[in-house]
Formats: sequence, structure tokens, C-alpha cells
Amino acid sequence: MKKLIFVLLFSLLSLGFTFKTSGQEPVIQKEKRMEWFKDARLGIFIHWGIYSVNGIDESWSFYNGYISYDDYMKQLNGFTAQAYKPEAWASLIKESGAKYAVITSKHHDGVALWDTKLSDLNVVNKSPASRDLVAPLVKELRRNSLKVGIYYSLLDWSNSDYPNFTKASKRYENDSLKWDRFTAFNHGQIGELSKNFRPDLWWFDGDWEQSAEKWKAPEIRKMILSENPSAIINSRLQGYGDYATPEQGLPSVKPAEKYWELCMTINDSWGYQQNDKDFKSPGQIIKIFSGCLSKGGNMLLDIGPRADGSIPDEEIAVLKTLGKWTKKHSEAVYGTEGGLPAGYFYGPSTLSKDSTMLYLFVQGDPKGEVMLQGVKNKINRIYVVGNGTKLTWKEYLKPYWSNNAGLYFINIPDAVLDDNMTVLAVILDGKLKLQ
Ligand code: JFZ
Repeated sequence: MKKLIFVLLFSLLSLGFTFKTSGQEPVIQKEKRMEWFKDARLGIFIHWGIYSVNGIDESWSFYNGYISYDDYMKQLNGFTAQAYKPEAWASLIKESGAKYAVITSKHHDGVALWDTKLSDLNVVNKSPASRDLVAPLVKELRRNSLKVGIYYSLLDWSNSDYPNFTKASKRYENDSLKWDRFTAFNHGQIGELSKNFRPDLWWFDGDWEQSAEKWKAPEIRKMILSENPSAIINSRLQGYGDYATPEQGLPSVKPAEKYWELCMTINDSWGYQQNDKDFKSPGQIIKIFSGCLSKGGNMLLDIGPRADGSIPDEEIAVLKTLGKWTKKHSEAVYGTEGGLPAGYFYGPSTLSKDSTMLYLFVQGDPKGEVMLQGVKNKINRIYVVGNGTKLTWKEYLKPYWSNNAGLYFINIPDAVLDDNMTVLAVILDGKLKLQ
């Protein structure tokens, strides 16, 4: 009996520890919440908004004075979403190999894509789309087992209670009444998104205009985690997020942060711009993606659908080619860790979770062989990922009396080369030992 009470008490206590630490913070440990994200490796970012009507910079075009605010807002009339097929979006995202998607629910222009009850400025009330555009996508993403990410701009240049309007004109400097009203509105919208869509991931933006204290960032974090204890939050919440977002910059060395995501445009624009034809090729995107993988991060690749909801052909082509590559090389991509430090291999690499499999990413044509150095392990076997061919290798500079690692030369016949990036799986005799 005593034993039973003890066991009961103990389980209650440990439950308490899992669900509540230090009174206010989660709920579920960060490592646990971040698990799916760490393994996901690829996400698709979607910048969709009224800026796609004229094909101009999202929000910034009026902020910077390239177009008047009124003319910017006239784009509402052309935002039809008449060819919007959320099920096709979700299946394309799935096909690309992405495990999550992030959609702009509201950009800095304040135009909400969901049916918000807190402001009239939304596509349901003010555009011919006249329906909630976020809800059906969330449903389709979930149906495809993809994680749901919601982008939300904390700053709102349209809201009359928000201090900043454009670069040239500010509404006010200090007005606590207005600011408090704005905060209530902001938290209210986050609450709506939280309840309506229960996002797996929150992608905040625009935090730079105010301090954590002003945004009441800890409260936002608390609100989100009490609605969904396993939600994760990007870094743009003035220090209250879970992972880093080095925008448009691929880190040259492995970042100190354990969790990070490179967000990147597919051409030079976030939203749809008909004049921007500067698309990165699938090959370039695969190279950049491999760079992220090699340094232990994710890539969040952006697409910009048109105002009618169609996705430009160039973007579809990139996602499909990426999908072929990620599918063929899935074992080297998903659930792997960042690979070798610089100098060991001339290219990206990843490592299996148990550190006994090394994946070497070979760019282009290696002219018959690649070199691997500084690895002290014996190699048990090498094969070509997604192809299965076993490869031969030879070890040099390894006299019998030396304790140093030798140089491995791995033979790669032309026939096994991938159109974009070939990946070799190196089975080691145990956990990776570097010199
Ligand atoms: C922000 C937005 O302003 C932009 O429109 C887009 O949505 C992008 C994904 O995010 O852009 C930023 C944010 C932060 C920096 C630069 C651009 N920054 O920290 O340098």
C-alpha cells in the first residue's frame, strides 16, 4: 500500500515537472518541442498578399514611398484568389520533400488573410477573394501530414493605434493609451490564429521596431504555449523565440545555435513580382540546401503565388526537381546531423544520428574520385545513395607504424553521378573519430 502511494505521488510529481517548469515556462521541454523541426530540414515559405496584384514589394513599397498608401491598398480590389487550390499547394509542398510550410497570415501592411474579427482590414471583407484563405491551406497541410507554420508581423503599419506608418511619417512618439490598445489588438489576433489554426510553428516578423517589453513578448510566448504546448517559435520575438533565422545568408561555418533555419527567396523577391525573373536554378538551390544540411540547419524556401492563387511555373519546376532529389537522397537528408568541419572533405556532408554513417555530397563531376581526410575510422563499406552501387576506395599515407588518419580516395564511376548532387554513404567501423 505504502509503495503504491509512493509510486502514485512520484508519477504525479514527474507529471508536474514535464508540464510545468518554474511556474511560467513550458510545458514541454525545448529539446522535445524542437525534435520534428530538427529532423524536417526543408520547409516552404509562402508570401501571399495583395502586393502580388501589382507585383511590388510586400508592404515595403508604400513604407518606402514607392507607391502611395491609398494606391497600395487599391490592390485589394484585384486580389481574387480565383484559381487558389490549397490541395494542389499542399501536394506540391509535400512533393518537394518539405516537412512544413509557413504562410503569411498578415504582413507589415496589416492585411489579414484569415477571417479576423478584430479588424476590417482582411481579404474576407475587403477583397474579391471574400473568404478565409488560411483555413483551407491549414486543413490541406495537415491532411498531407505537413506541419503548419504561421507568419505574423507584429508591427502593423496600417493600424491607427500603431506608432509607425511610413518611413516619412510617424503617427505618434509616445501615447500609452494607443499603445495599450494596439497591444490588446495584436495579442487578440495572435489569440485568434492560435485558436483557429493551432500552429505547430510561429514565424514572427517585424519585431525590430519595438522592444520585448513593448510587445509584451513573454506574454505572447506564454499565450501560444498554453494553447499549444508543443508549438515552436522563430527568433523574431525579441529574444523569446526558439531558433535562429539567418535571413538570406548561408552561414560559412556551423552556427553556435543548435536550431536554425535559412529563409531564402527563390528569385529576388518574397512575393510575386512579374518582372523578377532572376530565379535560382534547381541545381543552385540544391547546393545551398546541402550547405544548410552540412551545417545542421534547415532551409525555408520561399514561393510567391500570384493574386489569383496560381503558382508560377518556374517555382513549380524548382519544387519538383528538389522533390526528386530529396526523395532519392532522403536517408542523407532527414534526421541527419550536420557533417564534417571544413577541411576534411571538399563539399557538404551530413552524419547519421548515431555518428556511424557519413554522407558525402559530391558536386558536379569529380573526374573519377574524391578524397576524404582526417577520419581515423576504418571504412566498412561505401555505396551511392539512392542508387545502391557499391564503391571501392584506397587508403594512402597510412604507414603501419602511424597513428594518424590516412587519406581515403573513393572511386566514383561516371554512371552513378546524379544530375545535381551525388551523395555517397560511408559506413564507418563505429562512431566517427576525427583527427
Ligand atoms: C522581413 C520582412 O520585412 C520581409 O518583407 C520578408 O517578409 C522577410 C521574410 O522578413 O525582412 C527582414 C527581416 C529582418 C531583416 C531583414 C529583412 N534583418 O534582420 O536584416
